Order: sequence, then C-alpha cells, then structure tokens
Amino acid sequence: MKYRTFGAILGLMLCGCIQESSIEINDAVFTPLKYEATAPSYDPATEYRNPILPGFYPDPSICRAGEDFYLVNSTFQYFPGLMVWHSTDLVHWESCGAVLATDDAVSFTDHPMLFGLWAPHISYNPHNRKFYVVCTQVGGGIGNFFATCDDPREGHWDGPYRLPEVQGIDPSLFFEEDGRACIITATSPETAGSPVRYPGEGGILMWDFDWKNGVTTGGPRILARGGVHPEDHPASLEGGHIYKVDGRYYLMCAEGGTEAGHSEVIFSANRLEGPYTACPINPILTQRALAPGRPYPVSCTGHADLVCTAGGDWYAVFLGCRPYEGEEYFNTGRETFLLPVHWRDGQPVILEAGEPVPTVVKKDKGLLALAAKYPSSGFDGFLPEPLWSAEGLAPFALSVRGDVRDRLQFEADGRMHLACSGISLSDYARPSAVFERITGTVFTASTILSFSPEGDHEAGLVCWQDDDHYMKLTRRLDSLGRPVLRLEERSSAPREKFEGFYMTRPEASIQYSTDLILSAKEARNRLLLRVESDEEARIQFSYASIPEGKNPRAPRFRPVGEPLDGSHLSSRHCGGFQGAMIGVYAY
Ligand code: 6LW
Repeated sequence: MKYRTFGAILGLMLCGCIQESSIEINDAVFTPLKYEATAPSYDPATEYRNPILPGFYPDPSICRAGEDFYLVNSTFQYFPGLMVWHSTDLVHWESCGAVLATDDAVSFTDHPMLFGLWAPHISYNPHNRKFYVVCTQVGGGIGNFFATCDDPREGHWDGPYRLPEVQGIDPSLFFEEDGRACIITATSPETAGSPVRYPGEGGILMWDFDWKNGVTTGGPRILARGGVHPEDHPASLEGGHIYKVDGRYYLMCAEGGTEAGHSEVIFSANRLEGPYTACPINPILTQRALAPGRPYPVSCTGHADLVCTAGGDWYAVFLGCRPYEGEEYFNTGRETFLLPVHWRDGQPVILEAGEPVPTVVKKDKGLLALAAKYPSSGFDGFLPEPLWSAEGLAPFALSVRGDVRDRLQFEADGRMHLACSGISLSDYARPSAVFERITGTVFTASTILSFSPEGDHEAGLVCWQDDDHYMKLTRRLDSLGRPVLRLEERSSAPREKFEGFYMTRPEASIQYSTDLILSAKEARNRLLLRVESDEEARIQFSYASIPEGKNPRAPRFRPVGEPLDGSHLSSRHCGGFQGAMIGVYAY
C-alpha cells in the first residue's frame, strides 16, 4: 500500500529504534500528544475532586479484597475492553490492564460506537479467591460472559466464558457465604414468562450460578420489576447489584434511564430470592429535580455500586455528567464519581434528596484514615501523562473496534509512527487512530506532526464522538495537489431528544470544511497542531510551523478556520452512551 525511499529507511535505521522492515513513507509521525483540561482547585490533603475518573468512564463497578479496591467501567466499542483500576484509598486510581486486552479476547462488530461492552460488574469470590468480571457485549458478539483472574494487578484475565442462557444487560454476581452464587441482569419480566404490566416495564432477574463449573443452574426468577413506585410506570430498572449486610439482602438498581431522569433506588429482603420490597427512602441518589443554572452542575446521576472498607465505612461509585449547558449538553460523557454512604432507617443513602453532587468533596474520617495508611497518588485525568512515550501507548489510550498496535511504532524520543490505513473515521471500522478521553469542557491538546502525504492520505488531530460526529485538522494535499491543512467537521442534525440508546444511524455529512494552503517552507517543516475548547465548548484548531531541529518556547500559532460548535460532539446532539475523545489519526 505504500512506498519506501532509501532516505526514509536510512534515516530511521540510523535512529536505530525501529525495524527497517516497518518503515513506510506514508507513516505519519507524531510527538507524544499532550492534553490538559481545566479542573477545580482543591486541597489534596483534606479534599478530593469529583469525578474521581473524569471523562468517558461510565457504569462504574467496584469491589474490595483485603485492603485493595478494584474498579471497572464500560468501554463499548473501544479497545482494550474493560479497563481495570486499582486503589488503596478510593480516591487515587492506577490502571492495571484490561479484562479483554487482546484481539483474540473479543471481536468487535461493525455496529455504532454505542454497542459493545456495556456495564461490567467486578466481584471477589472468597471461596476460590478469584476475581470475576461479568459483562454483556451488546449488538452481536458474545452476549453475556464472565472472565476470572487471580490478581487484577497482574493484568491477566482468563476468559471470556459465555453465559448463553443469561438474557438481558447489566449482569452482576453475588457470592453467598455458604458457597451459593447468582447472576442478576436487567431484562423484561417476559424473559421469566411474566407479561409486562406496562410498555417498557423492566425487571431484575436472577439465575443461579455454579461458579465451580462456570454455568448457570437455575432461573430466571424475577427479583424486582418496574421500580420503587411501579404505579408511576418508571422506565429502565437496570444496573442491579446485591449486597448482604447484617443478614439482610439489599438490591440496589438504577431507575429512570441514564439521561437526565436517572436515579438510584434500593429494595431489601430477608432471603436472597426475595421478595424484595422498596426501602423507605428512595431514590437514594438523583439530580433530576435540582434547580437549573446551579453552579458546577452534575446531572444524570445513577448506576451506582457500593463498597465497604476494611474499617467498615461505606462508599458509592456512580456515574454522573458535568453539563456546560442545561442538564444534557456535555462532551465528557458519563464519568465516575465517589461519595460516602450513610445508613439511615436500616438502609444506605448516597445523597439526601435535593442535595447537589459536590465536585470538590471534604474527605470524611474513613477516607482520611485510608489516606493516612496508604499515602498514594494516581492517574490524573485532567492532566494525564502524554498519550504515548518511547515505551508505547499509555494505559488509558483507546482505539476503535479493536487493536491498532500493529500500525504503531515508537522511537526512543517518544515519537510515534502511525501507518495510514485507508480506513476513514466514518467507515464503522477500525481506523488508524489513537484516542484519549476529553475530560473537561475547557481543554487543550497538541502534537507535532511530520508527514509528507501523497494521493488522498491525510493525518492530524481529531476530536471525535463517533463515526458520524467528529472534527479533524489534517495535513494533506488539496485537489490541485497543493499542501494544505484541512479543517473538517462531520456531523448530523441534533437528535430530537436526549437518547442514550438509538437504533438508526443519523444522516451525517461534512458540515464544515476549510483549507489553509501551506507555503513551500511550511510544507517542509514540522507542524505543531493544537486544539482548544473554551467554557462554551467552542473548539478552535490552530497550528504553528516548526523548522526541523528547533523547538521554540512560544510558537506563533495561526488559527485554522472558525471556532467550531463543540455541542456537536455532545451526547445530547449525537445520542449514545460514550464521551468525546481527542486523538491522532492517519488515513
Ligand atoms: C447500561 C445501563 C446504563 O447498560 O447505561 O446508565 C447502559 N446505565 O445500566 C450503557 O452504559
């Protein structure tokens, strides 16, 4: 597909870091992508910031083994699948690989980005001392499955093992003290043979799980249906998790759908099989009735999981969004938040009714004790390390619908070669692109590109939400063969309402395109590409020409095109469950 020149091969052989056979003249070469988002200031000794994992980290699930906490999120059609985090103080998290970290482990489909790996659940089985992640691949693929591991910090997971009898989404496991176990999911009561009482009625269904043989042995049985006030016909009872506290069983679920009406509710029972009845205080978390225009709003909160520390303190992780307009306009997707849990009237409460989720939180006694015992630092999604280095991609790097590492090469100075693939960003395929999450409305990102395009090849910087919504600034040739920087936006009309789940691909097209013709000197130089987003999510791309061998401290940036409307990357506009990304791309 590409050409080789003696000069290119010689140059790279001299650098000595890349195999001669891998050099392609049409590779784009990028310096490590630097990214930074504006975040509230806080005192790390006494406070922490919410979200604890900013950007696209939805549907968090957490567990504890001894004094170690582990957390996992949905990754949809992104690779690697189901990244796992470790912490000792609940506030600082370090990545420890992913459950589905090779192309053999999971095959992605050519469906929209909102399909794929939804709402995993992580748990520890004290009977065989193994960790379990159970999850659903939605839209083709393997459906419900689980994977196991002896130590998530080693990053090796066995599986996935399919669970073909288990219907529905949002599976979670519960291990009883006596060795019994069950899997629960969210699906229609009809799956258990019971007609729905109103259209869209959801249910939490249970299957018995034989963990020794990795199979279900009984079920399904309905544990809960509708919601805590079924007479109101609530939507989307989902994300169910079971806890046993002082001999009583608690079934905690999300209710109302993952959009602005999202909430978390709780039921309890004397027996694992139920009957479960709604606890007196419900919902135990929601932001849906809060005043619009409040400062630092957090919206759409729900899909929580609880954990109890070795010291007996309870905390919840849950998803929430940080809108820049109304409740629904955010580009950062659904993020992972943490709050202490209070027990009142024999039930847990995550947040009292009417209280806003704080974005800077005073550490309570339990968190201060953990911090004192385990002084730690962790990943900072607002100011992450560069997206790659000489060692390869950072652990938080994502690619679309599978592994692209066979198209990457890294030099000792950290530069990354990205092979042009001829796969575009809108092909519902696996483009040559590497992304990280956009973690704030106000952000900046930059990289220096060396690239000599031929034909219709292009390479550059991309802000991406999905195959139909992205903005890119690429170095390429125009139709007359002149060297240009092209700014292009692909988008569709906004969705009529905020809908996480949709079935039809929107009508999308190039909504904005402008070429900036490069001078002969600029075309020979390296190009520093930058993108910035302001409080109103206006996205401005710019560039500076950097002569070989020079690294000016204050490069003179020149804007390319107009500021683009960043709301075109929002979940409200695009639909879907993901968050927007920033990254590099080569066609
Ligand atoms: C997930 C469901 C949800 O399966 O969104 O917010 C879905 N909650 O529980 C996709 O992440």
